[in-house]
Amino acid sequence: ADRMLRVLVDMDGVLADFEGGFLKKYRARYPDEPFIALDDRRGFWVSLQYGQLRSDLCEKAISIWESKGFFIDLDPLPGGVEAVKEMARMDDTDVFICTSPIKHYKHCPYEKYAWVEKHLGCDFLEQVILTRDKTLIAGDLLIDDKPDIQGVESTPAWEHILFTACHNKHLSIGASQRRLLSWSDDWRGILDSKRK
Ligand code: UMP
Repeated sequence: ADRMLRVLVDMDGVLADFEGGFLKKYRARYPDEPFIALDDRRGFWVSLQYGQLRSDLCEKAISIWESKGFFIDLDPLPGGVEAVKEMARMDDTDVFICTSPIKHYKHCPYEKYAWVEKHLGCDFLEQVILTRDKTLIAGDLLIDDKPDIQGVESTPAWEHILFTACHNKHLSIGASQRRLLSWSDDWRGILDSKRK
C-alpha cells in the first residue's frame, strides 16, 4: 500500500462504557429517583432524556459525569482495547483516539488521558486527540456511537462508522451508512475496505 490508513476511534460508548458507568453511579447517588434502564435509552444525550423524564433530573444526570472519578472509573467495552492495540500493530495503519471532553474541564480531560494510560499504556498517549469538533480531524474512518457528527467542516475527510450502542440501536440509518455492531463484528473488513 502507498499510504497509511488513518483510523479515528471514539472513546465514550466505543472503548469506555459511558452508559453503564453513568447508570451505576447515578443509581448509587440518587437511589430514590427514577432512572432510565439501558434498554429504554433513546437519543445520544443522556441529560436530555433524563430531563424529559423529570426536568430536575437533567442536572442530576450532568452532576454524575462532572464528578471526580467518573471518566477514569469507566470499564472498557468488550474487545475494544484489544482491537485498538491490534490496529496499532497493523502495517500501514495509524490509529488515534478521538474524543470530545465535556466543558466542565476539572476532571474529564485529565481522566481521559489517565484512562488511556491505564488500559492502553503510556505509549498510546501519543495517539490521543481531544476535540469538541471531530469534523476538523482528517482520517479515513471515524468509529463513533454518535449518530450525527457535525462541526464547522461540512465535508469531513472520514467515513463515519456508527458503533452500535443502547441509545442508537433502534435507529434506522441511511443506505450508505455502515455500522459496527460491537468489537466482535468485522472491524478488520471495514478497515480493509478503505485501504488503497
Ligand atoms: N455527554 C454529555 N451529555 C450527555 C452525554 C454525554 O455532555 O448527555 C458528554 C460525555 C462525553 C461526550 O464527554 O459528551 C461524548 O463525546 P463523544 O463520545 O462524542 O466523543
